[in-house]
Amino acid sequence: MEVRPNIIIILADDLGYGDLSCYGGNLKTVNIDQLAKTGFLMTDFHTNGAMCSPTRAAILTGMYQNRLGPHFESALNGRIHQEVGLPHDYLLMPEMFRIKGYRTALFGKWHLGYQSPNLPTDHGFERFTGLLSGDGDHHTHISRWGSLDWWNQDTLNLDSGYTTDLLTEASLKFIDENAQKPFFMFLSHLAIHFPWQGPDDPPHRVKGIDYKDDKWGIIPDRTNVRPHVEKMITSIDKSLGQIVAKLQENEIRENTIIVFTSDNGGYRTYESGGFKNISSNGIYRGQKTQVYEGGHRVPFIVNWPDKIEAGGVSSATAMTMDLLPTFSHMIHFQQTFPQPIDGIDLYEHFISNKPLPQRNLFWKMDDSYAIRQGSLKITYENDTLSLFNLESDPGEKENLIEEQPATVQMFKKLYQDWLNEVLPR
Ligand SMILES: [Ca+2]
Repeated sequence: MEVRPNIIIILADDLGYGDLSCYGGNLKTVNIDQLAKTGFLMTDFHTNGAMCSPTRAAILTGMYQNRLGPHFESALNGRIHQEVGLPHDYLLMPEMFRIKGYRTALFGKWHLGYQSPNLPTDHGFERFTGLLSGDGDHHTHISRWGSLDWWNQDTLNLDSGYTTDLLTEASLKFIDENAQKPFFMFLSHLAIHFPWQGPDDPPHRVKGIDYKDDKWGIIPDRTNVRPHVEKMITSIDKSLGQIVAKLQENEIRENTIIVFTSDNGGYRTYESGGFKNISSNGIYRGQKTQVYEGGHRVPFIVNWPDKIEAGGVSSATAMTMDLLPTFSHMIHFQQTFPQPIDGIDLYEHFISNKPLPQRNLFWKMDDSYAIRQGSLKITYENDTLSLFNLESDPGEKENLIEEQPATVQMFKKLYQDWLNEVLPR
């Protein structure tokens, strides 16, 4: 009989490359470290976007989000993108799982549409608890626009408690209820996105106030946001420990695949508010919103006791959009997708370290862009075109643009060809 593994994606929000101890961070993240130690860790994994919505769109569609139009290049805005959503004629990740008889759930942040028919329950998630917008107070669940943003299915419904705890509680219950069936659970944490509030930090937002210019929470020392963020990271780590224990309790740990990653790089600083020492992107340059490595190189761990050998570390280059074709292989999904799939299948790489094919990877966010080919990377950020060799210069410090004009021309052509292919006409 065909074995159908359970699949859990745990997506942290804005977690940087250097925020976990298994990636060299100072804060001890014991459960995530254990997941890496007993699973497979990638050191050159990238998000499709340097902000929330683009990467989330790529997870669900398996393609460059740029194909969906300019709204999906940065964050969907609750004020001006009320009508925007994912296409209904595509086959999205949860819909694929449904076809294979899986129970499906999203717990946490959606950020891919604000009203029907663009809600999680309109796109293949049988269960949804969480928030629709990009951020909410972790205690009061009030959005940036001063309205309640906490949903059960398609209904506003205030659950009282800290975001990570509520999402974990929903996850544990879902696992208990579906332990005997195959399930796909997308645990899409809001942590460590602002407002930067640990479980014991005070609530900030109340109804009816616009927090557009005051969206970060109550931070007594703006030059050192890190202590608040560390409590948020710890809440995610603790949540993972509870989920693993719940899988063990139900005797389904061996056949459950857990993927842990982030939707974009971390903020080191947030200049307009004077905030400093927030996330760590390790040795990598830049931060969230930028196409430098710090904006999109993130932690990635996959763990599947039944099939993936413990302790693997890979320096192969991969991207979030690869998850859909990879999961499709893992659950033996045979149908063809109606949308073009840009991601590649990482299955054999996870199982037997089979090398991945050479390919070029592209990022485009409004006017910024980057292209990666092997160790070479070109970036256009803040009106500056740069060429870097990541092998000798992982911190993107030395711009080689004057020295390698032919390479620059090659990249420019690649970019034009890619735009012609992916931008909607
Ligand atoms: Ca994010």
